[in-house]
Amino acid sequence: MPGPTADLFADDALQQPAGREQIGEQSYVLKGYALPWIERLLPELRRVLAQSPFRHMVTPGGFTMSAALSSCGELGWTTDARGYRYSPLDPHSQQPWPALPDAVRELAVLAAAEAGFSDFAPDACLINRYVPGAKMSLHQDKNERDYRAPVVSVSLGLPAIFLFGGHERSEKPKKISLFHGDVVIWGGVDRLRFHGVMPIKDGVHPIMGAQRINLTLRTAG
Ligand SMILES: O=C(O)CCC(=O)C(=O)O
Repeated sequence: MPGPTADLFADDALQQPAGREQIGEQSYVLKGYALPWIERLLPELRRVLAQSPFRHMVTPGGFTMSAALSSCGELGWTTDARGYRYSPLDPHSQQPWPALPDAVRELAVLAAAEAGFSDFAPDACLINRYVPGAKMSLHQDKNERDYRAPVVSVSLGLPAIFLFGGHERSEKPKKISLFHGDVVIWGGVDRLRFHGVMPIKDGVHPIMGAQRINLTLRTAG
């Protein structure tokens, strides 16, 4: 990841006006919500990734995911031939995942509260890295032990089109533009909605370079 040398707000031109967009009964995009945390968050993220670097994981069906993954927190999401699951150990190092950085936890807890989920206690933060062309197919987040807690998702770097579907894969998803610093929260009646990310378009973000990094926080255990 390039260092945060550029003006942190140099990409303001790419940003929507700050505010909240409701995308479901209990789902919101908080536009630019993470921007005040970026200066604290990026060095913490760099430390996490030095300990547990990005890697391309393989689905149980044998497909290599185009997004590269890492994790921090007590539990990390992994996939391999044996299936999808959360694990307390990074399968590469067999060591615990790096601790969830304070800035990430603080941001996620406050964002969840803004969306009406006041006691969010994340124990897992999946870190997805998308280079141009990488995507995330429509899926439901179903590996968590209980679904009362929301999912909080922080977008950094290149813009993305987030697909927010219904409770059936066949339901046509809404297309939602996400920019650096946007936070999406979905929970309650929306917790199991299908979602995904369209292939990231070519580009270079002034702070993050030619990539999008997404942090997805959940209560998994
Ligand atoms: O990258 C994103 O915006 C969404 C990530 C996602 O769908 C997931 O981690 O389950």
